[in-house]
Amino acid sequence: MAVLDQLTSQDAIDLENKYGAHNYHPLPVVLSRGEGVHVWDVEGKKYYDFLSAYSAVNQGHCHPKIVGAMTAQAQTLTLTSRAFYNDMLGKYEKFATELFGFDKLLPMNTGAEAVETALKLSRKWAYEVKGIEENKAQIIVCENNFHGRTTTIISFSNDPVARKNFGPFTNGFIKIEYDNLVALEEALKSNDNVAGFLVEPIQGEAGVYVPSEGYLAKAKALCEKYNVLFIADEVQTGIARTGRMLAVDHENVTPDVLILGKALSGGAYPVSAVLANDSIMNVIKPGNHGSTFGGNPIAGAVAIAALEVVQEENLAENAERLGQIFRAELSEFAITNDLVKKVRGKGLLNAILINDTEESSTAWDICIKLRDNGLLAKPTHGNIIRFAPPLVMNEEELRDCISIIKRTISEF
Ligand code: IF1
Repeated sequence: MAVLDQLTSQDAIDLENKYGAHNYHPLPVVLSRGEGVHVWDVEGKKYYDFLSAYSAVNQGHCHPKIVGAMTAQAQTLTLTSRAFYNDMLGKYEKFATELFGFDKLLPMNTGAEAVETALKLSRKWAYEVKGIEENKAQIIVCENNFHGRTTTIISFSNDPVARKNFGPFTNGFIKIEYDNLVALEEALKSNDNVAGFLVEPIQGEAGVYVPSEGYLAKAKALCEKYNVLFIADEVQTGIARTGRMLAVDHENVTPDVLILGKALSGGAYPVSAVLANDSIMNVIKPGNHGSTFGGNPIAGAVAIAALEVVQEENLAENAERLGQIFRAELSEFAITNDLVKKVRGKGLLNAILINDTEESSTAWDICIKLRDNGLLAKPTHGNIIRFAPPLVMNEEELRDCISIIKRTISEF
């Protein structure tokens, strides 16, 4: 078959099963087009996208401004490497550092690369500024974290599926319970060599776990007290997803190190970044760190356009308003439906807990039915379904999706 022949869904699934590594178990739907809050499968069926590629497509699929910026740059200059300067990177760095309020930005491509960059930066700061003995730096992380899939990052994961048979692992991490300030202070008090505290403002993969009000602000204060870097992983919660530009903004917390990814490009291109002030970022000298594509002209053009869309279309305010409606409607529904145990989230990063065991297939079966009813979502763990539509959704579309969700769950 000529590769570009029109495929049926089953053809596409068969090709992936035969020729692709089996590192995912996708919902059985084959998408071929996206526009705004909608995606279409190869047979032309239309769906609401309620996953947004794990919060990378906050600005909606194929946003014309973002695609336009990407297309224009792609026809001009795609990649020079950092062996030379290019006319886009400085503009992007200026735009993003001013927008988020930091002195400098280190450009990378994927979220995991940005997390790795933040870990290396924090360690180097610990040795060269804080004065910790070399190779003794510790970084505090939280149980049930998700920060990516590199060997070092899974070294501090407690997800057996992400860790098993990938050892030996990287040392230098202290795990504490999420949303537990006593545990954090205990770890800070009993370890002299702590460089940083890496935390997700909301734990996405853990099932959209929103910490107690004030947790982030008090954790930052503890980091200041013990001269430890507060490292916020906003790869999933950032870029207006939770109803503010950053999730830490809900508590007016300024991280020492900010990690961005996913919707930094609106899902059009891999763009990630680490932002920090000079007292931290200036420990990085030429040759210490980098990547072939990090800071490439397309990434810069796309990121500027993606961030402008967030501002021009007031996506944070929209996410806040629609999120309130979503949680209110689903919480009311949960009262009368014993399959929905709990609804939680912030802005348009929400999840429902299904009243079944983590091993059950109920959440998966509900997602299959949601697909049949024209809405795409996926369980995070056995019994939790994440709901995260693009932030460009309007109230009418949201209410349509809410009725699809209610109707589908009521069918169980
Ligand atoms: C998968 C979910 C998982 C992230 C945070 C860093 C990264 C991610 C807070 C790494 C990536 C993605 C990865 C993807 C599924 C999705 C995900 F939480 F978003 F749902 F896995 F937990 N920090 N999250 O959420 O960014 O290297 O992927 O660009 O690996 O299956 P990346």
